[in-house]
Amino acid sequence: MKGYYFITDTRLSRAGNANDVAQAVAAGVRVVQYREKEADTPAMIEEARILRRLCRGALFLINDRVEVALAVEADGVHLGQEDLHYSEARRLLGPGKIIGITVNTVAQAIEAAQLGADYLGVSPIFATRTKPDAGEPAGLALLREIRARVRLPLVAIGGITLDNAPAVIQAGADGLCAISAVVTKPDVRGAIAYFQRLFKDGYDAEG
Ligand code: TZP
Ligand code: MG
Repeated sequence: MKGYYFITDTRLSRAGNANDVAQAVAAGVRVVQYREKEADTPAMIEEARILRRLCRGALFLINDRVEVALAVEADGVHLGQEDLHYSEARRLLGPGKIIGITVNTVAQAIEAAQLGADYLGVSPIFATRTKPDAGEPAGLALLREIRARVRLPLVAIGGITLDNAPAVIQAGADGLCAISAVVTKPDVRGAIAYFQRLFKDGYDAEG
């Protein structure tokens, strides 16, 4: 979960999810999350199959919809606090799949870690118009606090831009996701590359 973490957004995308995922994979992202709030299950499965095939070398996760993840043999799911409970999702997916959980408080982070989540999405860090129901901005202080209490990889999301991303990494994020700052741009791959450069030292250290 280190580095830039890509999430699709059908409404904000200029050239469509398939184009965006292809660009993200070309940029070298390690994680792609298919997040679709409006399509029905068959339509989601159809698109997920296409996106899954594009994810060579990148993990492919599905937001919310465990049945879609099962149908396309995705690498895992990302669940919010209102989605299927971790233990149900784990039972359905089995031990080998990745389950990420969104947290907005230290208590939620500790609980998700105890349940067995593979990584946490700390959200929203800053105010965002992309997800109007994301809740109160957690801020960098909460990110630091969660970092101090939980050893799991932390992916920061919500209102992240190239300007504030260095502070987010400094506060302890292993990975970060910026949706509007990437998929609204004419050059998605180039926009991602700017975020990836912020992690360059880490990439070098890992080889
Ligand atoms: N979950 C929490 S905030 C958010 C999601 C999916 C939206 C992030 O979008 P942006 O445009 O990077 O603020
Ligand atoms: Mg959700």
